[in-house]
Amino acid sequence: MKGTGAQLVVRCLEQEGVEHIFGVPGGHLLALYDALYDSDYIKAILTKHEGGAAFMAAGYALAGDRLGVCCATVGPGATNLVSGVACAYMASLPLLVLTAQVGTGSLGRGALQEAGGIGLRTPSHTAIFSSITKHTEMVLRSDMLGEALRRSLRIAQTGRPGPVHLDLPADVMRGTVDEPIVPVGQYRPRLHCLPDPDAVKEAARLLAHAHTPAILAGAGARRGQGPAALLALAEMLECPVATTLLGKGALSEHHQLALGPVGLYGTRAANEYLRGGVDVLLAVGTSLHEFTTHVWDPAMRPSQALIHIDIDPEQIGRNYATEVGLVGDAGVVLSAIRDAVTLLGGVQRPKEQLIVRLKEQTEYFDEPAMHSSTTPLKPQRVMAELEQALPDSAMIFTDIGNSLAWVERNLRVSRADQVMSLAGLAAMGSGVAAVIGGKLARPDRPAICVCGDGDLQMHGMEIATATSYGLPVIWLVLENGMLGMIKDVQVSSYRNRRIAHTFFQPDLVKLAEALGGIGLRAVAPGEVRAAVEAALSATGPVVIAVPIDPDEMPPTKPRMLAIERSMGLPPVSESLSLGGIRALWTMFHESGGLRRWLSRRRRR
Ligand SMILES: Cc1ncc(C[n+]2csc(CCOP(=O)(O)OP(=O)(O)O)c2C)c(N)n1
Ligand SMILES: [Mg+2]
Repeated sequence: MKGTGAQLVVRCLEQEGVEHIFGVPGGHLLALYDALYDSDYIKAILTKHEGGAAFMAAGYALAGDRLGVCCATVGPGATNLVSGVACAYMASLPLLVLTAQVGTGSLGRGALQEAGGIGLRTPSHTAIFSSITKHTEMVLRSDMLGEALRRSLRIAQTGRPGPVHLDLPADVMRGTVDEPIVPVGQYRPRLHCLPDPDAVKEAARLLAHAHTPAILAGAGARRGQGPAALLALAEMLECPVATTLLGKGALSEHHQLALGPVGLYGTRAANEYLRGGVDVLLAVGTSLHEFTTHVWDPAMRPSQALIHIDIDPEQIGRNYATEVGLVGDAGVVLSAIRDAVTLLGGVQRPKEQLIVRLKEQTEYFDEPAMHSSTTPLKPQRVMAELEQALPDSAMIFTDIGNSLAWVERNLRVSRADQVMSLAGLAAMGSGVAAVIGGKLARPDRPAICVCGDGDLQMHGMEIATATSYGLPVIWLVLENGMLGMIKDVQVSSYRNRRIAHTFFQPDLVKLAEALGGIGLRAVAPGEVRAAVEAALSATGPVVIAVPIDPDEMPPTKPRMLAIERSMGLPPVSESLSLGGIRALWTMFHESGGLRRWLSRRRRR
């Protein structure tokens, strides 16, 4: 094609099936927008803030299992993108990040907003993005654009996916090019790699002979054929399955073998089983994160063998010594292990009754607070009503704060693609914006974000973005007038010395209306369900404000103690107060309680 560099970029992206670009224009970026003007295929979504644009692109990639694209102008536009791009990096989401740069002739001279890193006191886009992308480059000539774009798109979408960044000087975008549009192609090696056959056999042997095996499924297990292969292997092995937060739903939480999420905010069933004497643990597509492992509790190490599957070889053995490492796509590797177990003649391990009993004893997704009818509502009750109101097809975006804990622990899901969480970076407001990208990627599915009132105030102006594009997105806001999670830490670890945690609470119903949406408030039992059901049939954005009991605390205490332990500090929070004793009891219970203590004694 013959045209400008920016037109080449747009044609290439059309060729790759890109339908939306999230961003905010600026003087140096206008060549790109001008090229988008002529595109019948790509829609430019104008966001309120570039942070929102990057989170939306991440939400789009997460919900649509496809490339997300965001763009920003040179300098402040680019720096505003950082949290969203870092979020996508930690969540292994393929993103193309396009930033404008001053013209190459101005580089190093101190032009307005210059961010090429040449000369004194200019930031460098490529340096900024180098630690939060798989690849970053400044394209110095128009005739290098096509190749740079193809290179970037390949890198973003192959192996362990992630964001890539292209810095586009204004003259490079406006310069003339004359070159054919070469498609990147559908080459996706991560779907095809076969794992090491000897390691597969060893994994199968260990699992088939284990007495108390467990599978721990992370985000990597949710992709592609992962959930189907996980279900088939778990059923063949009769093996209980816990998930990480990001893997929530990889096995339906209604399945008999499902334990729900393990870790800080996980279910007691999962925490007891996984820390109560597992002999062989199969970890799938998880980094064995601090939250998942209670700050790398040694009790999470199985007594006999850890088998770790990951697309990224560097993850294997990172946090726990690993007996068998398997590099590859979760679906492919799990199917290979299942075939190998079949060759061994399967297993006889009727464990289901044990799991059923454990779940009954630990109030699996059925805690008393979920049935409470006191007001202000218990957040657990809000989750119970939300579960009743939402169809399985709904996408539930989480945000950061206590709201995340309630979703993880009290909202039971049945599909691997129901909970959409960017909790890796744990940036407040990420879900508030990402849900809009999610809705654009999957307009056929209801989209809801469950967030705190602090989260909403970080990126809530993006509600108006949903209004601009007529998007029926729902925000369920847990209102406590404070940064609840911060207050909880101050209570438990800083002797209740509360500071900088409360704020003026705007009227969220009026705020929603001012931003062009519908505002609802649910205060009494039954009203959350009714409000969510009503919101599901709205044609535009809806904010549902739910005042919650501000004193209801998720089980953060065990994490506080674990962090204090990991810092080598005497636990500030442990005095012989009633609160301290209660915390110790909770910790004992959450960490496997009596069962774990007995199994340790047995092992000795
Ligand atoms: C961008 C960002 N800033 C600060 C934090 C630290 N932080 C984690 S949770 C939280 C409070 C969240 O408050 P809110 O959204 O009201 O949720 P609540 O805990 O009250 O349910 C804060 C400040 C963060 N994770 N991200
Ligand atoms: Mg709050």
